[in-house]
Amino acid sequence: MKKLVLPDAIRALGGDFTFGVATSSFQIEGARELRLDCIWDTFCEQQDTILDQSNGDTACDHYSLWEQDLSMLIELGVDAYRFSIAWPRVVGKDGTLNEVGIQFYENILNFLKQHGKQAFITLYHWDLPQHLEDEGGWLSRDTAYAFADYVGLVVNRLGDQADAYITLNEPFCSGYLGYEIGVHAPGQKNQKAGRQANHILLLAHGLAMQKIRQHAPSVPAGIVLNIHPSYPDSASSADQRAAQMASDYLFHWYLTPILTGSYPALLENLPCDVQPEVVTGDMDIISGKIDFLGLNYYTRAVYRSTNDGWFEEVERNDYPKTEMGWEITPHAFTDLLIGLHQRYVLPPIYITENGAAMADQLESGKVVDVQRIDYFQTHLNALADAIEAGVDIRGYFAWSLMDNFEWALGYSKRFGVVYVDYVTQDRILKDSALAYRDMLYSRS
Ligand code: IFM
Repeated sequence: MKKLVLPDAIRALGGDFTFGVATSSFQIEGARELRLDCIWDTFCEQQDTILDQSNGDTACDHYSLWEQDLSMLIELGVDAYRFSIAWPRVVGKDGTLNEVGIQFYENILNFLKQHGKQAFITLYHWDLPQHLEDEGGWLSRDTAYAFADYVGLVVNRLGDQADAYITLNEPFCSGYLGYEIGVHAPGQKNQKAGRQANHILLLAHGLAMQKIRQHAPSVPAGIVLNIHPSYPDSASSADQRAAQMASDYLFHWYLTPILTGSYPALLENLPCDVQPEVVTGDMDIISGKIDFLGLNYYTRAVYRSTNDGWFEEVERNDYPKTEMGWEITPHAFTDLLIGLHQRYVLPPIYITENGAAMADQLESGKVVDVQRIDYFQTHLNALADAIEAGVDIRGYFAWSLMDNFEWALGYSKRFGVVYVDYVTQDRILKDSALAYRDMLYSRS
């Protein structure tokens, strides 16, 4: 079996570097009948939204199988588990805590604690309660305050049972993919809606941070952003400018306000009728201190200039690709981390997701996913290069613990280090899980 080798720069950090695996509620839990509906339930019911017409009703049935799943995680020897709490499972329409729902997550936390594992809790991984979408969703300021109320209830209850709180996972996906280009729930296609949703999401993040500080002041808290670093299609100044604009519009749009209290200058170039409605005081709330920044990295993206001076993505085939059609570009990972380090005063960074969908084959009870092991190895090496260059990186979470519902692509893409048979709900550790485990045990 192909092995994973822990790079020296990471080994040298010893216990100061956390290794984990990550999941999210809607993608694995199932048990829809025990929670309120969310926007992804509704989106899945619409025509032509999900590649295989599937949904999250059962998913990996993690709601029933959580103990078995966490036992697998313990076997892997990770230090931490990053998972999300489903807002529609823990809060009723009346805004009160649902005891059965919160108990599910308390059981997980107790299990992790008994086994000496850390819990990184994501408070929003895209499952907005549908009744809030009906009232305006992420276009309405009320949703930001409803989110803060939900976070207040949860953090008041769980307090320092968590080792880290994450307000939002990838607001780019909720705001841009969900409201601007409509490929994610709730499926709106409107530039103004996208920019507005981004702003409300950032406001929700800032308000939620205040609640976390109030109820769990000693627990580190932050946000998770996804980033696909932007490269120009050619050396022309137009393409270089296009790549820069794409980067500002799709990534720095989230990070710059959080770290500096203002949007990228590109905001001024947008027509007034698509700019978000920013109320006095919002940017102060958004830029409250975070203790860490979570980054999810998978691939790069290439852009060229359009005739109207905007940018468009170009499909390139310069490197091997994963099953998502994403180029495998570990060098871009290093460049990205060093570039951010040079541009901003950054808090400590966790890589909260990194991984690859591959064409896994289950044969004789084994999944020999050499390409996924290679992907992890090259990206851990790239991370080590960034650490050696002085970037303060504190941890790495493989996406994902197990195969799961890959949003608009349904169950057609497998990102797990554990294979899930969706008919029997059997779990099989892929070779990548065994390689990850062996690498983690090699630390002691
Ligand atoms: O599966 C998703 C996850 O929910 C968020 N980050 C990217 C992953 C792979 O697409």
